[in-house]
Amino acid sequence: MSAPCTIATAPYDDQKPGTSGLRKRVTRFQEPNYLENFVQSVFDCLEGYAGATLVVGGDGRFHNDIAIQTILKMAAANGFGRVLVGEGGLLSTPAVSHLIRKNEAFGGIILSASHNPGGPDGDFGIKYNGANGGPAPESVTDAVYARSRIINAYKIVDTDDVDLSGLGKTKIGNMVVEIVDSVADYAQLMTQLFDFEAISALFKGGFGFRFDAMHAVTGPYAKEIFVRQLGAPARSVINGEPSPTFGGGHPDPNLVHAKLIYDEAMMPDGPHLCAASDGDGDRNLIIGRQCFVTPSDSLAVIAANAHLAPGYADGLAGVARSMPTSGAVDQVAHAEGMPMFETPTGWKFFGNLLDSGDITICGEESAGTGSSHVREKDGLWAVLMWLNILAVRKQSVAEIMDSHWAKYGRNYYARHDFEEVDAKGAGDLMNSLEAQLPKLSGHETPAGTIQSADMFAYYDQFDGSVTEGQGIRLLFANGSRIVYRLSGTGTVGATLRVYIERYEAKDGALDLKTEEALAPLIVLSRELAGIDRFTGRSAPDVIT
Ligand code: VG1
Ligand code: CO
Repeated sequence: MSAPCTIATAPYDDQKPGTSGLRKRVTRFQEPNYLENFVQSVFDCLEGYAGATLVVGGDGRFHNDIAIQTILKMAAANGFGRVLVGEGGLLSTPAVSHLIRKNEAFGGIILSASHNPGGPDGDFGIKYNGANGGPAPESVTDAVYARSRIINAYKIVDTDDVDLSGLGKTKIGNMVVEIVDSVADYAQLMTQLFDFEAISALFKGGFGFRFDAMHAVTGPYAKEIFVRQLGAPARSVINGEPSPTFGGGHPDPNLVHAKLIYDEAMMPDGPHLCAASDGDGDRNLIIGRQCFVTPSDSLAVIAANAHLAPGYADGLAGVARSMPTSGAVDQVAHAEGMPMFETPTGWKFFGNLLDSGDITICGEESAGTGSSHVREKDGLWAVLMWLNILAVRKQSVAEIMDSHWAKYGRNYYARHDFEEVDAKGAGDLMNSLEAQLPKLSGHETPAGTIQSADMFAYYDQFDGSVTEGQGIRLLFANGSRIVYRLSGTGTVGATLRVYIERYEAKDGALDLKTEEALAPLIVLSRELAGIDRFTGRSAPDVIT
């Protein structure tokens, strides 16, 4: 009992972390030593954790329970002194980030495939976060991948599973396992940032609110914060019981998978605010009554109004967005005299800017928004921010959007995803487009003149790292933009993402339907890249 042992293993060659950790089919993770190899590769690339604290939790998807037991036993065998684990193994991604920071832990391990479906035939994922609470930078993930290709042994304690069903402390060998309340510390942090009194008063006044937890990790958080602490009616939270299969659904808070609340919000007498989060609680969907807010616009509105929330009353140091995210937040930064940074896709690239204090708020077009309160994007935080803004401004979401566009102009925006296409075809498409870049600059099109065309690369001024190949950008003289990149989170084939944007200044056409506003650019985006030809697809699978 409790004896650490070293087990011989042979490497797998597919453990390269993508945009947000290692994601594969559950069946892959069930193969002998697959998880063990990755976890040991992570530990082998870290230094100085003897006796230190590790935070571990996941979104409750199928295989979460089994993976956590393995990780606990491996952490003990590798010499960690203490592991904090959420009750029942549950912790949202932002809650892990907060626990790492609050407890000055060495780092944390998050088990999730985020918005990907779960269940025996679904996806699983694992990610390492460092002492700042954020996803490990590429220098670490690259080293982990290199290690995973030569690993030949891992360490584990041979012992019984730990019962995670109640709070308390136990031990594996010399390591303390502390089972903590999944929600309490995170909820406490939210009370420090937002005006809970004003939001409670909003609910008391009959404000209609619906939050879809999608049978994922945010259910318990939403019930505690919205219902118990803020007094929203219990029916405000739907699908609030976490389930290993997400109730058979797909925990992606987009207009396809969160259609229920979208339809409800579109009714003339629907809720004033509908919202949803994803599998691991880091994304957010915001829909006002008859007013869908694109995530890029949401970021801009939050940047322009955050000072209305107590935690941000002193204003923002600066803002950042991932490259494909629309320029709506750029307009706010410009008008308000704030620095704005453009980073590659993936939250890990915001870490250094948040740590240095150069930015306070950042976001991605993929329904991710967050701030310096943690080092992950944070779904419930974004919903609370909107509630706080609505409570103070006493206007509807539609009124807030109209006044925002009237002040800063409007960035019409859509993302078209071509999912599970042939990986070679998608690669060829990107290569062919890249080869055309020199001649695309200055090219005149029915949607305007392309002013510059390049492959985005990012220089991180803090650690000196350069990240290349982050997507092709076509920037038009009139402010429009088309961006192409391949997803780094899929588990089957390739997913081509095409991001389409058109800017209208504040005295321009602000009331168009997005499809109309973008129509010429959409046609062009297909033609220029030869999407039909390379992928055999004439239409995207998902438009967000
Ligand atoms: C997608 C999004 C990206 C996000 C990433 C992780 O990546 O586009 O913005 O950071 O998912 O989000 P990709 O490489 O598939 O485009 V989550 O909620 O999975 O942690
Ligand atoms: Co997520």
